[in-house]
Amino acid sequence: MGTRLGTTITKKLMEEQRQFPKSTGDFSGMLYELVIGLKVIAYEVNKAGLMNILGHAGSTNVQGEVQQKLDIFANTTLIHKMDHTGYLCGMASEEEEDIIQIADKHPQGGKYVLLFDPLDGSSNIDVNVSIGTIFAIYRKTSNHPKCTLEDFLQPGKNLLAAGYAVYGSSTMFVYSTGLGIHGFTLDPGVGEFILSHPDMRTPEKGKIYSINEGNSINWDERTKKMVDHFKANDESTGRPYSSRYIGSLVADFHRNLLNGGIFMYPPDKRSPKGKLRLMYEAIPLAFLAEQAGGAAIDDKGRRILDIVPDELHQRTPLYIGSKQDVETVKEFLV
Ligand code: AHM
Ligand code: MG
Repeated sequence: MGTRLGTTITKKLMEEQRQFPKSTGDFSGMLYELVIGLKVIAYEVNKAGLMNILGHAGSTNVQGEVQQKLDIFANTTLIHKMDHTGYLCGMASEEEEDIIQIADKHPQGGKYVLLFDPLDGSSNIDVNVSIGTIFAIYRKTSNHPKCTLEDFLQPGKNLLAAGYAVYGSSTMFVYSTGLGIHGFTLDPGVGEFILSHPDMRTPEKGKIYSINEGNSINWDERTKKMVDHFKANDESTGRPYSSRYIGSLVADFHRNLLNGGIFMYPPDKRSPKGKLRLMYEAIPLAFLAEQAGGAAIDDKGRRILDIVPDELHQRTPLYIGSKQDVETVKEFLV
């Protein structure tokens, strides 16, 4: 007799779908298509050193950043995987300047829009350090088949779902449709993601702070004081915290989600608006953090999910992680 495989994503999505009796199954179908795309990227990332796909592609993206070959591979994979499903009316990617219309292929238009950072942590691609993919899904708000920029520029509190894959010592898929947050680990033998972290909760308070201290020369006084706070000695509040910084947001976030702690990317003299992108980095991870009992704010103390985006590639300062640690940061900011 074979052993049970465990809960697959399909099974979990079907369980969640039952909570919405009027649901058509489109949403689950779309998410499952996306997961196949993520498996393709995971496969390619895992064998990257064997093929001639490491290194620069010789081009830059819309934000002037050097594109790696795997960045482009991941971007193209997701676009090709998702543009014929009929579920989406458009997509937006960190690697594409404008929104990607797919209504031409499906004149009736899909109900949803998908945003993604196809391969987050670009600087770690060539050195076998964890990287990931982040995504966010909204319902299209306009009522003609072609989607408009306004369909994308929605605050995070309107999200239908968000998640990420992290390509690390194992590949994990973590997502939420607003019914808690669940983590799956890819079983490479059968090629399926199996539920390994149901109903994830992040600790109320952590022991880790994550920030690029190499930028400290460019920080403002608030940031310097805040980081000094986490490094100060005070046994009663569990300080000093440990410093952990991978340089791949998705991997830093994932570690802090499990262990508790705070990730900070503040504004600085070089990047006065912060470095991270609101729509496909900060918002989806803020949604996941809140679903796990954590929090996420910008440098004005605003809840990330309340910010109404002005532009697709907007940047934001980000402070995200355990609730109490975010509260501590807020005291230094406002
Ligand atoms: P990317 O999406 O091009 O990889 O850029 C975002 C990355 C994040 O993953 C990470 O948190 C940050 O940039 C690291 O920046 P820095 O090298 O300035 O610390
Ligand atoms: Mg990124």
